[in-house]
Order: sequence, then C-alpha cells, then structure tokens
Amino acid sequence: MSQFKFSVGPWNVHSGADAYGPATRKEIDRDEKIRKFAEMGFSAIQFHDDDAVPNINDYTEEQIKEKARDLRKYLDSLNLKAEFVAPRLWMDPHTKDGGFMSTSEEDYEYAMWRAYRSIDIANELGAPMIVLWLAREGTLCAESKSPVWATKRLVSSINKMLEYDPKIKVCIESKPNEPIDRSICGTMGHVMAISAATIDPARVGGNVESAHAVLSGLDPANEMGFALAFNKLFTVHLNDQNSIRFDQDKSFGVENLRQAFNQVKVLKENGYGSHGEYVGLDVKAMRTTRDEDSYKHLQNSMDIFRMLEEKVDRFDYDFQKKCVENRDFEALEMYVMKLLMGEV
Ligand code: GLO
Ligand code: MG
Repeated sequence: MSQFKFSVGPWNVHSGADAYGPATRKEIDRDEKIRKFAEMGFSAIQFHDDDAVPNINDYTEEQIKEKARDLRKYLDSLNLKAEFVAPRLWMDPHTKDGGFMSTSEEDYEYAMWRAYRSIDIANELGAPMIVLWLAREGTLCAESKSPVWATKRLVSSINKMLEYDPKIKVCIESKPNEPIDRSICGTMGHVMAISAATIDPARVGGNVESAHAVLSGLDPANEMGFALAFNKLFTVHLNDQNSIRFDQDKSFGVENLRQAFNQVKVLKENGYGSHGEYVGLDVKAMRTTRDEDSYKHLQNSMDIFRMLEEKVDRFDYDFQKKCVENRDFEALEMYVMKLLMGEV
C-alpha cells in the first residue's frame, strides 16, 4: 500500500496559451477542475490566494474570509483537503518589480497585504501553510537593488508573517530565474539559510520543484534530500525539465526516468508523507493537447510516480550493499538500468 497522497493546483489544467500565442483549449471552471481532481484520486488541492478568492483586491478582509469559507464547504463535500495557499505576487501591476523586494514602499505594503490575506484564507480552508514562489523577487536590472538589502527584506517579511499568525508555516519554493532575471533564493540551500535567519526556523521550510532544481543545474532528488535532512521538506512540486532553458513543467519522469526514480526513492526512504505531506504535481499539458485530454498529463504523472514507486519497492538493498562493499558501482548502475527497463 502506497504511503503517498497526491495534491494539485487548478493552474495545472490550463488553456495552452503561452508567451508566443493564444489559448488552444477552452478555459475550465475552477470548481469543475476540483471535482475532476477528486474523481482522479487527488487528496488535496493547492491554491493561489486568487484561485481561492477571485478578484481578491475588490473585497474586505471579512469578505475574503467569507468566500474562503464557501470554498471550504465545497472541498468538504468532495472529501478534499486544502494543502496550501500561495499569494500570487506576479500578476498585479503592484508586483511588477516584485513584492517583498519591491523598490516601492506602496507596492511592498500591497505584497504584505496579499501575504496576510493568504494566511487568513489558509486558516479558513484548514491549510497549515502558505507557499512563497518568489516569482519576481530578485532583479531585472542587476544594479537596481542590493542583493544584501533584498535578502534581509525577505527575512523580515517572513518574520512579519510568522508574527501575524502563531501557527502558520511558510514554505519557500525556490527557483533560480524566470520570470525574474536573477533570483535571490534559487535553491534549497538558500531556503535553509533564510529559514535559519527567521524568528521561528521550525516553521519555515521548502518546496522542491523538480524543474526548478534542474534549472539550477542541480539534481532534484538531492535537493529533496538536503531539505529532508533538516526536516524542512514541507511539500514537493514534481514535474520534469529538459536541461537549463525556460521552465517546462513536463509530466513527471518523461525527461529523465532515473532522476525521477531517485526522487521517489528519496521520498520513500525518508518517510515523506508521514507528517501529512503531499506529493504535489506542478505539470503543464502540451500546447497541442486537445480539450478532452486536458487532464491526461496529470494522470500520466501520477501513473509514472506509482510505477516508479513499485520499482523502489523492488529495489534490492542487499545487492546494493554488496556492490558498495565491493566498490562495484558499475554493477549497481547496471542493476538500476535493468530495474528501470523491466529486465529484473
Ligand atoms: C512556477 C511555479 C508555480 C508555483 C505556483 C504555486 O514556476 O512552479 O507554478 O508553483 O504558483 O506557488
Ligand atoms: Mg511550482
């Protein structure tokens, strides 16, 4: 029996529009997506603040909480949990130079308002944490802000969130670039350092996204392992990525199967999920995908994960031990290849 439960956000099903062309599929209503996610076997949903409360700017704090309560009822009716809420600090005109590291005081206040509202929504939905994907935090023009100032600003902003709510956890989703040119918090190493510098490190952890690790030139399984070693892997965004280029969010495992196998392996070996963590997906359908296949990339990602989990279950640890004792890593590597190719 699998130890894992899956989660997903509504943005994983989208119309196919990209920076170079318009939509190729019709928009699907949020609640219809959520119903379908439940049907597919997902246990929890991830939300941006404005996925949970569309047009969030138009409402008072009280109205925002009310709308979140309505969503909670819908989730309850489908037996779904909310995993996290993430302030979407990259769409609004106020966030064009980032949020927490914005050079405008007014825009900074706006970013903090969104962070506090995300915490309110998380509380209403029963989600234990907010996720900060620091999309525009960094520089477009390297000389426009000091990296020292920007780093300290991130720490003090997170401290304010921790003070605002005594229980909420803050989970940073690191990424080295895109849409920003140079980010301030690119890897799990950065996340751990930021965490240690806050007023409550136990409540600040990370979200490893496979593609973001690859974009940093790092191995996703080792990024996960690094965070696990500090008990700070709060969630994961599994997907895949063809080398260092634009962020692709391919289906899990389709680009590098061995790398995907090792992600499942490190999660499994370290009891990931036993404290309520979910296996989150962050995958995009291809632009060519037809309307009727809008969820196929999610199904494929789950299926690949489960097939790899079965491979991990069959992994011969005695043989591995022997290979290590004999320093016969050639044999160990060949064994892994055969396992993945269905030859053992
Ligand atoms: C983009 C990110 C994005 C976040 C999501 C949740 O590169 O992966 O999809 O995960 O907005 O914060
Ligand atoms: Mg992500």
